[in-house]
Amino acid sequence: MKSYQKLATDLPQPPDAYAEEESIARKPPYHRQLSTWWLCVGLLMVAVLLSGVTLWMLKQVPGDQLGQTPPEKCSAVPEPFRFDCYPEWSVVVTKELCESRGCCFIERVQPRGNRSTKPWCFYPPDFPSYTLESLNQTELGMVGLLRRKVKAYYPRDIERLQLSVEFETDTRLHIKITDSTSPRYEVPLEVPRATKRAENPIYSLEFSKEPFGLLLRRRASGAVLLNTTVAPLIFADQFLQISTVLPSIFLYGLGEHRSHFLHSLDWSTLTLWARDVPPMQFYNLYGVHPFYLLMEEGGAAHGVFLLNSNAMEVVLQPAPALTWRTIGGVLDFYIFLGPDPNMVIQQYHQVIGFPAMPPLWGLGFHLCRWGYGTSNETWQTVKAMRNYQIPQDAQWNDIDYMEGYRDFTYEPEKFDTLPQLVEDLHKHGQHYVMITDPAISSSNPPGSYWPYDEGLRRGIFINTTEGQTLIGQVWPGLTAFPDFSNPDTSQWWLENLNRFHALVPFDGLWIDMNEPSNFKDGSVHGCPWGEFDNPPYVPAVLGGSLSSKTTCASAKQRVSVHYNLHNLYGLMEAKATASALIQIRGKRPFVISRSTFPSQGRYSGHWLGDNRSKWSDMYWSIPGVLNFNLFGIPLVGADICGFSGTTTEELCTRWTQLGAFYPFARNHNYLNDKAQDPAAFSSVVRTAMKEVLLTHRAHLQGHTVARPLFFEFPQDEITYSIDKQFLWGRSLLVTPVLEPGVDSVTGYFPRGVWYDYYTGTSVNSSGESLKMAAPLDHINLHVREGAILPTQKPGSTSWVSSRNPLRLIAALSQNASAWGDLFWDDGESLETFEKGAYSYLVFNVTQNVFTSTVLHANVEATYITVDTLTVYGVRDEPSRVTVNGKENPFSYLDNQVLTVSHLNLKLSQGFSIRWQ
Ligand code: MIG
Repeated sequence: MKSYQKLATDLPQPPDAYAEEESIARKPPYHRQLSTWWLCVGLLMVAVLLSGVTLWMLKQVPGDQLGQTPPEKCSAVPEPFRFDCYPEWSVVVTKELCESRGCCFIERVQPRGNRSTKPWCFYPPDFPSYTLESLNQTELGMVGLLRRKVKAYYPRDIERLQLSVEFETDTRLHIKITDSTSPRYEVPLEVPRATKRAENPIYSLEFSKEPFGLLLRRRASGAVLLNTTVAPLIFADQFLQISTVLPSIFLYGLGEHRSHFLHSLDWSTLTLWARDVPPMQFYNLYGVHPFYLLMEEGGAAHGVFLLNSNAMEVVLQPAPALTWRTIGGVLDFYIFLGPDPNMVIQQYHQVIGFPAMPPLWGLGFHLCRWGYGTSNETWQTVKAMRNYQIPQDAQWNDIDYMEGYRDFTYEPEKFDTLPQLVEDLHKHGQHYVMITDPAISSSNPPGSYWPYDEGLRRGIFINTTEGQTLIGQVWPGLTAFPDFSNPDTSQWWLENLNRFHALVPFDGLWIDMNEPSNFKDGSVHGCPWGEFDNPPYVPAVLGGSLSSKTTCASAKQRVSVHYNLHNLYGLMEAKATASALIQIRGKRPFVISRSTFPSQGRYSGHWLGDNRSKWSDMYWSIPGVLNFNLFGIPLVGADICGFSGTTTEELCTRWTQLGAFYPFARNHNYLNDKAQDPAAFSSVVRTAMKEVLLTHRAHLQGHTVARPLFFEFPQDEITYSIDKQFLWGRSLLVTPVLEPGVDSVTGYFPRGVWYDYYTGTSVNSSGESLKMAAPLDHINLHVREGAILPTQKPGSTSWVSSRNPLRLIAALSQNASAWGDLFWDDGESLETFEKGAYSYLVFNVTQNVFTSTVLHANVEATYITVDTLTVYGVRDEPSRVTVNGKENPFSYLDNQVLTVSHLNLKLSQGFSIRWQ
């Protein structure tokens, strides 16, 4: 029975998985073709049928029940509006198969090599669906009853559904559709509940009774944001589908995927199922984020979140339209009306939870690699970095440090000096982070490995359907998988980490392989045949089966079956890990996770996985970073200089310049590749890297979140497709070089004045692309007019910098004003905001006066001084500058830059600086 798990599209196992070329991507999984695989399934089905066993697969509804659609009616459906009635990607759909579902069949010639999914078999306009039988007012909105007219073609379709609508806030709507008679699995995520109905919603909702449909409008513009009447609602136990037309083509989000930031609506299917695979276009990757943001005409925006953790697909087509297709759970939608993109994201994060404040050191430069042979080799790297005075906040170790790749151990010979190394890092104000994989070695002599013995004793591992510990294979060999949905697992995890921390006092944790990854599909014994491992419909997941490179979907966890919980594995592990770190260290936790799900930002950051040392991979990191900022996980970055493959000096320099502006900046490298840490290069390159890391370090935190340009310029449609530049916070425009052999770069400047960050020279853009010099040692950075940036004399670690005097840069707007603020705390204590252990300052320029106002002060800020004020865009040379009323020397340059230095002002006290 194992044959069904293998499909030609699967990828080779490690180490081949790190092959250089993307050509290993083979055919997309949804390519319609008759594979030998399908033949096998066919034979199997025949066998099962013959043996008289009930079959869930593809039960067909007799065509006459649905009625055949006349050909004219079918061909009248415009192509972009054809919604796929036969999404089974491994079947060549025939007229007979299609018509047995009551759908329209129009065969088409597919251009060769086309990855599109233009359907041959699609719903006719009058395809039967649900009828809205009643609708009643409730305290928060309304509740309705839907009744199915005819049986659908998937098993266990649900006859009566409950629709509940809650007008939660004026900008947030909650719509849920579920079985009206028996409870179904729902994502165990705590979400805020409204207590009273929104009074002045900026949206309105209309219903279509027959067939049932929803129509959502934005009141202000009348724009139709959702219209689900375009295709039938389907709600079977393991096949749920709803489609909507979209008001524009400007669609973002829907992760985790490798794609341009702006999605293509030219027939693409995005599959969501957590998967260990080096990122490639079109495939499901490590994390799952069923959320999209859409820019409407005129600069308004809305967002839609489907709170569902089952394997799913999102189909995009040029109508423009979108289909959600999931194989379990309920249809639970949150809709955010903005009206601007920043507000949409804020409203989304209100529901899933705001990202945690990372420790200050977490925002510094991190160095890692797979293949440090010993702790001394790791130490040497740190020393080389110090020797060249290249900033470094944290040193990491990969699985090399473990004994036999077992968690919570370290190699006693090669890594014998690990505790001393960590102590030395701490002495230098640096931090240590190591990898921990979830899978626990299960093949040790009893009594020799506490984590497994004790885990078994406490019953915290994932079980097979028969109730035995499910055994897979990961780095340490045979392994069991902790079930983080069980609260006892968190306690056991904490105890393990605590014991190890007593030996090696680590500061942060890197949680890898938590899709969870398994080198055996399902388990060492495969998976049993059944509804979870062989559901009636399998989304176009890589490998063709839900158990591909992970545990069986049928495996048992405390809260539910793995089929439902798979996509939550990384989230639940991150939650347990962050909580353990808080209990062990009593400080803000630093956790970086590979697999993620909505609300993960509360517990961890993310890196974009196993990229390659290629120029294109450097580009792909920008849409990746921007997407995770939408997803509420702003602490994100890609492996700087590339993970697998050999980097070059040029690529690594450019990548370090870009990577310095990843909120999470880590250089990480593959096992067998040449060293690529900054200290490993020639002195010219080393200096360039050091410079940019110092520039990065110079910035004060709190504004380090990467943003797409259109968030700040929603009226400017040109910005909607930009993903080669981004903003750091609101006001710093980053324009990296993303190709080899050039010494210039072209970037787009939205309308307004922009100042060169380094020199203060301005350009007044009418909304145009400009070509700029970009020699190898330079990354273009521009400050937006009207901003005030607090910067700091950089040191080699965040802590050292954070004691240095500030330099404030004010970039005047065309009416000579500017604004900025600063949140300041000790950079590591928990809940500094809640406890008031912070300072908050507001900076302002109007009428030639710079003012600093202290809105909240605590002791931390009293040590800090302001040394210099630089004002960009001072049109007339001043004759006099006064600081708090007293005359002060200054300098003025032709490019309209005023500098007032040697200020020695206390940050904790307000001040004003006037020029005239
Ligand atoms: O099977 O720990 O994505 O960053 O170096 C590979 C070894 C396991 C995958 C991670 C990568 C890490 C590697 N890990």
